[in-house]
Amino acid sequence: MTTVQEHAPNPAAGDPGRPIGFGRLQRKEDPRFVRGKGHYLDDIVLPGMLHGAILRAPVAHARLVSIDTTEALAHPGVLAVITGKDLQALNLAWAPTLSADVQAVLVTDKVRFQGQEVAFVVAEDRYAARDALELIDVEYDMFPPVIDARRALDPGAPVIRDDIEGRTDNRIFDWEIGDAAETEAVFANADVVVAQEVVYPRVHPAPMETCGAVADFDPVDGRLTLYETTQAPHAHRTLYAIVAGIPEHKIRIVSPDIGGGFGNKVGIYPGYILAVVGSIVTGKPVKWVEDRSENLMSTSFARDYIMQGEIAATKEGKILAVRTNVLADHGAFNATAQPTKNPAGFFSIFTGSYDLKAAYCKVTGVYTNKAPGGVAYACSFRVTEAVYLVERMVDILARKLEMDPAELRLKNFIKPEQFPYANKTGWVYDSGNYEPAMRLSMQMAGYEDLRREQLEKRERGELMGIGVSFFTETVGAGPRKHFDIVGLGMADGAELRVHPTGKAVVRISVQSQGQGHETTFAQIVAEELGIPPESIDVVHGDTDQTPFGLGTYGSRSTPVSGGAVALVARKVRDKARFIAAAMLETRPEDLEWEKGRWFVKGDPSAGKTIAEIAFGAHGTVALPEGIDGNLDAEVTYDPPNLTFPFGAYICVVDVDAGTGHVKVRRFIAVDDCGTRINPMIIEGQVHGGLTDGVGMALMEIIAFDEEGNCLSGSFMDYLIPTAMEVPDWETGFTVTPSPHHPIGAKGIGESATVGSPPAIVNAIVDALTPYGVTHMDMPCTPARVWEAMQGRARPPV
Ligand code: MCN
Ligand code: CUN
Repeated sequence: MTTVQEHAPNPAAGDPGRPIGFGRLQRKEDPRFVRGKGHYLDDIVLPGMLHGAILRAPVAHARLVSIDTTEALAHPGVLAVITGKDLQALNLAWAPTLSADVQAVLVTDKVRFQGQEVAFVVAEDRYAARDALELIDVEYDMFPPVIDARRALDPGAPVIRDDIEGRTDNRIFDWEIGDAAETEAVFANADVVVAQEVVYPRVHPAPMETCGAVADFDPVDGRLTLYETTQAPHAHRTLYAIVAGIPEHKIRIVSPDIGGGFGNKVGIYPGYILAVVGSIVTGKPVKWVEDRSENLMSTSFARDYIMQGEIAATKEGKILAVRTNVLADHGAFNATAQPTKNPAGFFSIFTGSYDLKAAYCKVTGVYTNKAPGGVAYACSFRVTEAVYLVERMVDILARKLEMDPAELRLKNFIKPEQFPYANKTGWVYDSGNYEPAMRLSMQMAGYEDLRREQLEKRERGELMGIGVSFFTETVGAGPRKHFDIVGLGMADGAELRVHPTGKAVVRISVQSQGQGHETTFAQIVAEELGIPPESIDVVHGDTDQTPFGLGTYGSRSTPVSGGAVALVARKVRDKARFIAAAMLETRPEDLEWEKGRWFVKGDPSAGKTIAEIAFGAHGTVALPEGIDGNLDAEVTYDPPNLTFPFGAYICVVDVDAGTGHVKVRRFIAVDDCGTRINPMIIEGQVHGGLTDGVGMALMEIIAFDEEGNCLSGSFMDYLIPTAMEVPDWETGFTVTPSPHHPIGAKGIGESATVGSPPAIVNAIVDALTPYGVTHMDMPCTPARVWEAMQGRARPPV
């Protein structure tokens, strides 16, 4: 374990200014992005391409009585109008979700959320398609909607999913995890118990580029080429094959440059399927690109968890147990991907970074008349909610015990010698060393001075708050014995080809949405083989060109594909040894490796570089038996465990006592993601995640009125943070490698989104101490902070 100052050379890098392997290498993809030469979905134009638009339901809950498309069909430029009935005839009206539920592609029976897909118009251009939507005449028979999840299980609540046989209520599931009796015994004997309802409101990832697809079905050879904004092209291909009956080898999915995903682009949306149907029906390529309102109102949201939290401790501040009862609002269709077989998913890491005696949670999922989704937004599949809950509870406990929140955490951390650490809900944390990370963040913050400053300000009536959070994440789904998505396991492939001149191409199964994979995966190969990163191309995002794998989410690219790439490079290195031995007329065991070449032990001048060996492999060298004439390799990597990155965050806020306006003045983030491949990219990931955190803590919420009208359908209403709302981030790091990952790396992509909201809310509540405020729910808008100061805290929805 080393603790290093930020900007110090990465210990793994040869020359930090010009790294061969790991280090602050500038991103290889940026020259095309900064010159406007990226190739996003809407940049794709195919000969004869048509345009699709979706008619969406204006109401949240209604029976579809009739739909008349005559006028729309007659509109100039319109080639087809597709309704649910048409899809029924093709057996495509319903599609499976990633949760073994089904979702209507187009409404056939009943509208179940505002913005649901009702009809699809295909026209010669986008404008004609949009205009024709206005000409479709739909009659609805209105039903009362279920909007508040707390009312979803009331006797007599309208049954939303009456399409499912035998269903008489809106309960989707009851999950339980941990030992209820053991936990109850610990709570019963604890000196101190505190309880709090903690709400994580519905938010949306809102990527810069909205979702879209271009479908090109060739009726002659039955081949479907589908360009899609997807984070998981291979998984989509398998699902399309199953749903549409198109043979899988005839489907090619291409995921071009993507302007942000943040989980929004994991699922399969009706629009994608409709573009495919549109292309099959018209015999021409069809493009569908949603607008911002469609994105905010109908694609995967995140969170929407109402959590009853309880924490038990001794009076000296030893935390004993955490217990929670959760009401999860999944919207009208259960589309929440749940890759783990652990019943409460990654939420069950609500035990946090603490050594507990017991833990128990119960999660009840309900249907409501809202858009489906539920995990997206840099969430590691509910770790966000889990960390928010436990970190709020620890702060509330600290207040009750009159202890410093940082000290309370330090007292309860899992100790370094306890790793690998099995928590009370069935996870085995691979490695961790929490105290140095916490201490480093406190040192960077000047924690003692900040507390002094706060006291002085309080005396002057100024509201300053200091918030601490510490998180452990579960990332890198995962071992195929524990994880799948609709039955597909999670081992990912990597293929590496070294060309005769020593240039290399590595093909990976994951797909970047901005994370810099073209750079970092080249760096892993560079580190292992000594080929300069600029001589290595990374191919991704095209199912015809890349090995199978389940895609990018849950920060799994580095833990899973990163492992695969390191191993495939090692396989090439091992093969190169045999070829070098043949070239040097010696035995493989007499060779020694130094970065980039094999040489004869004791005679460094006699050696062959990887480029020379590649040329030899493809050339005329007599190769040993069993070694074929190339320098290629492939692997499929089934990781033995997840990785568990962690971090210590400290936030300083100033609250305006007159208006309730919160200013995040400072934010200190110390992250540990094991071996760091590219510190600059990691910093970018952390900055982005922290900005997400400011958004969620202060302004973001997808809100509904009582009729189910979505009140957050544009960026005028759904506020996202800008440079104005964020401070200069202060980042630091520690390095605790993963013991099971080939290069010791853990994921980082979601850490800051997970860890920052509790730090910010803890800081705000801390600032409001003089007003007796012990909790407030996000988003902490000026109005809501002001209300909390008046003793009128209210839940967000
Ligand atoms: N990295 C590194 N060293 C490590 C860990 C990671 O240098 N020890 C680098 C990786 O090589 C990669 C990047 O950091 O270039 C993120 O890696 P990783 O943590 O493996 O996450 P993924 O690549 O799987 O990205 C997914 C993650 C998720 S789930 C969301 S949501 C999110 C996030 O990434 N969406 C993003 N960050 C995003 N960043 C951008 N720009 N756009 C998104 O949509
Ligand atoms: Cu949960 S958002 Mo990311 O895992 O794609």
